[in-house]
Amino acid sequence: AVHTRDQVELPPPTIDNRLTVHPLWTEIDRISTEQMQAAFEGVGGEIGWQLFAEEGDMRMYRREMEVDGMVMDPLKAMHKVRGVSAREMCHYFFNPRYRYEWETTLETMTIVEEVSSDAMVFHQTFKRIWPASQRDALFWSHVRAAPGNTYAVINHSTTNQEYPPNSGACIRLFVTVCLACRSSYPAGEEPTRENITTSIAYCSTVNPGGWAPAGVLRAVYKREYPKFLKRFTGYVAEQCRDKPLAI
Ligand code: 6CM
Repeated sequence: AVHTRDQVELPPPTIDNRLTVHPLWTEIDRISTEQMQAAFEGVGGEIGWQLFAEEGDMRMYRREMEVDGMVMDPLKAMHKVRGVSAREMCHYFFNPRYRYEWETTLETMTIVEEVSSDAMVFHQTFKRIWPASQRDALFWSHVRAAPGNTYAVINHSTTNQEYPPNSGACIRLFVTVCLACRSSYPAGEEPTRENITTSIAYCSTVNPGGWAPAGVLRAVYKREYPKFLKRFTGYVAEQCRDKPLAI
């Protein structure tokens, strides 16, 4: 049978049954719910969020936080993208097929487990940043829909006996990421590429897992996060341009 992109690849509108019977389900469901709620909360009223990058509709905030001298700054970014849906945005973020095309900090990516159509486990190594050791990460990734034209991808570190931490050249880092997207279009109109806008909230907290100089790490984040969000959203807009809109 011939499948279109819409039928087989886009994130499913409801949770895949195979995920709900997996040992990770309880954790995935709890953390995803928490992360999605937090993602759409503003930064305006909260103390300690500092704006560190602004370009067009994109705004990036961080909160300086150190635990035992290690930088764990939570990051929160807001952006608006025209001409793509929340579901399309999350499709390109979740699906590993596209990852090397937009993720510039990546060195290798391995699929550890294909849990379901909406959940996977990945092992990734990142490019080494001098003078720190190279980092790797092992995390589950889950894409889900929510009411109000909303989709989100949540990534969160996990463990796997076949991928023990700190066993080779890499130090294991720990990550919690949420890319939450909500589409809107004029009331009374059908959504089209011309009238749709997607608001993005991206939250990330990385624990470097071992010594890394704070100044270097903060400089890397300051440079790499805006680069990532601009590149990723531009990439999705480009990929979608000549395809039918998928809501
Ligand atoms: O969210 C992003 N990418 C996802 C898919 O790869 C996934 C990745 C999470 C890992 C984020 C770790 C970033 C650290 C990269 C620098 C290497 C650290 C070395 C430390 C030693 C000084 O959620 C986009 C991530 C964009 C990161 C800038």
